[in-house]
Amino acid sequence: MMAADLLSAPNGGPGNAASVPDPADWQARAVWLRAELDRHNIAYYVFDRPTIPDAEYDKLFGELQALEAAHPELICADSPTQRVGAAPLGQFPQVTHSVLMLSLNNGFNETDVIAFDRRAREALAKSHSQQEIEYATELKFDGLAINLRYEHGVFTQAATRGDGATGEDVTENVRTVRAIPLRLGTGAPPALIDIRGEVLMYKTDFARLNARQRAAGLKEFANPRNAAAGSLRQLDSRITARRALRFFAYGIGALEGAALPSTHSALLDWYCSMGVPVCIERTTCVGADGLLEYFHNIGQKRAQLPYDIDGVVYKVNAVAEQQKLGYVSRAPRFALAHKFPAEEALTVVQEIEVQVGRTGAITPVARLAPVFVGGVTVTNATLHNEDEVNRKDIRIGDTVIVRRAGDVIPEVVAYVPEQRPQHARRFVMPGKCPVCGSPIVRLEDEAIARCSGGWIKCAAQRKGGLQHFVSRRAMDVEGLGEQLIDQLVDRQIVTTAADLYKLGLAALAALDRMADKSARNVLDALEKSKSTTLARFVYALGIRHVGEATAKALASHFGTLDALLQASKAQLLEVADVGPVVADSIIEFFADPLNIELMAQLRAAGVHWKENSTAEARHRPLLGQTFVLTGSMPTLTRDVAAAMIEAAGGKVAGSVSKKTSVVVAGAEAGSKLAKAQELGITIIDEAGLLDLLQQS
Ligand code: 9MJ
Repeated sequence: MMAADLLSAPNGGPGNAASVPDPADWQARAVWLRAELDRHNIAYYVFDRPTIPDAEYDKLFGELQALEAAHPELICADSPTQRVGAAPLGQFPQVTHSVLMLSLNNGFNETDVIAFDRRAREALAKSHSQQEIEYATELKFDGLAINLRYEHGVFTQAATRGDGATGEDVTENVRTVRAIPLRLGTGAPPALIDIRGEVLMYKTDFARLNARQRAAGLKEFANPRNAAAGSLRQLDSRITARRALRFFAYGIGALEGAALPSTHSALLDWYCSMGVPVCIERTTCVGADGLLEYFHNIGQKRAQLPYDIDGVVYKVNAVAEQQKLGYVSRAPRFALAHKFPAEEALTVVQEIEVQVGRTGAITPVARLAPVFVGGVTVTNATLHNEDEVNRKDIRIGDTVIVRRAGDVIPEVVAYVPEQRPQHARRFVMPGKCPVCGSPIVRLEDEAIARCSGGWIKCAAQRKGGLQHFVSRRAMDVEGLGEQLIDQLVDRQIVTTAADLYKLGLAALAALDRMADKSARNVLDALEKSKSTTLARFVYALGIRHVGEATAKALASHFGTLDALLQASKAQLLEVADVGPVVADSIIEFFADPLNIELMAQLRAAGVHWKENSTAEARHRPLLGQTFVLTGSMPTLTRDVAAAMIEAAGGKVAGSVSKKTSVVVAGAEAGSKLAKAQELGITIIDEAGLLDLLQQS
């Protein structure tokens, strides 16, 4: 079955009035509701593309629950309603795996990878120079390995790895995990299949869970892995049901009644077609060079991934070659886990200083004895704020654990009590800003202390504001980095963002480490940035509490800068993303004559964007978006769908390109859908399109 089939509505889907079953026809209605819920689950968990808002999902779910409560004979084991958890168990029963659950051999550096590839080539008797091995490459998830058993397509059992031969039966817990299908996608499922993979928790869900634990006075989890393992090994599956767990498949155990695909990558494609989530970062490559390139690429992306990984995994792709290579002591010889270097290290806090951010926020920063963590040398680590320093009781002179959190800003996790020297000094928040000398104030209800100087007095705030203004998601001025901005502010060449557009070649070329050519590039980038969008411009202004999403919402709601400037608090509150704190902050920003002056100067310098009238912005919500229609939709003809899109301001194009905003895919969508997937373009179905139009 194709991915498109999994995403298309079952017969009788919403909008298909002719075939929506009569609610009196309970059985058909329940079947339809289950298929709908499964379809939305797959869109969300397998394709990472939600098709309906949560509230709509909950409504369908509630209807099915009510129906099953009134007609208990309708309940079946694979109904989505059966994911709520069951009465607590006394203990987990043991499960003997039909095929051993193996672990992986580890590699830690290039030499290990080259040796792995050489050994595999030798064992497969490939000649040294020409015959390279094709590998399947994927992420090494940091969760809990699990075996899922499906009999004739129906989920029947889940077991942890345990010692590889015997694990624990966690079927009831796994049943509550929405990412795991209770029935494999349509087609002819195998008589029996053991699907293996990892259960894990996304970083955002982990943060939310810990916030909940904290609020309830319960113990917090140390990391997403522990949270996932703890949630899965709950004797009370009703607790598991409340934890947002995910699953990605990467292996197979027993298989009966179907042929094993001939490559690992084909196995994962098969899983995907059955509605089982697999790693989207997977790929294939050739030889040790290909493996190392993949390792490097994933290393760059690691911080942006929504989950933790502790390395990547290489597997010889051809199953026949895998079988030839076989196993050594419970690990396959055809696979290698290439681990990232440890991301925690011990070092000494030499000093605690404070840094001033663009909003004046004062951040205590630990100056550290240089230490190598996760591939880089770290000399500074954030301590977040004063309360955090006190809570962790970090003192100058302490030996501390430093962690590179998400590759960006390293943080101090904890100090080592046994190694605290007698002379260790406590941190004291200074009374004055170290940059401009203005008083540092901390409002009663805020965790953050701030420099009260504002950007006029405080060079640190000016620098931060300018860095934000030119950043990629704001005005996107390439080549104007932190060091250049520091020089421009320190030499008093630039005070406000408008001054950037007054820069000449001579002034720029005179700066340290600037040649004529790079100065010219910066001027070109500044010129290019003048043509922007209202959303980027609003975001670039750096209004407190107005992030990128809020700026977009404001721009599309008000359409013009003037309409936004004139908006009352009540009008601001009409915008989906805006609450009272944000509204006050926007009003305060626009009430300041200096900000009005800045915006006027920027426009006078040539910064421009396409404005929509407010009415147009409201009534033509798809303005600027290009749609491509493919496949046949359950109710709308292509002409009708196109007319609806155009009436809402969108354009309809015939082919998919980088400029396409959204692809609307119906049944039997072919190459256009594949191209859209390849380019990472948003894909929706008819129901998604109707939702989009309705939201306006
Ligand atoms: C993880 N942990 O992500 C395997 N794994 O394959 C991947 N683990 C594995 N593969 C065979 N991606 C045994 C374990």
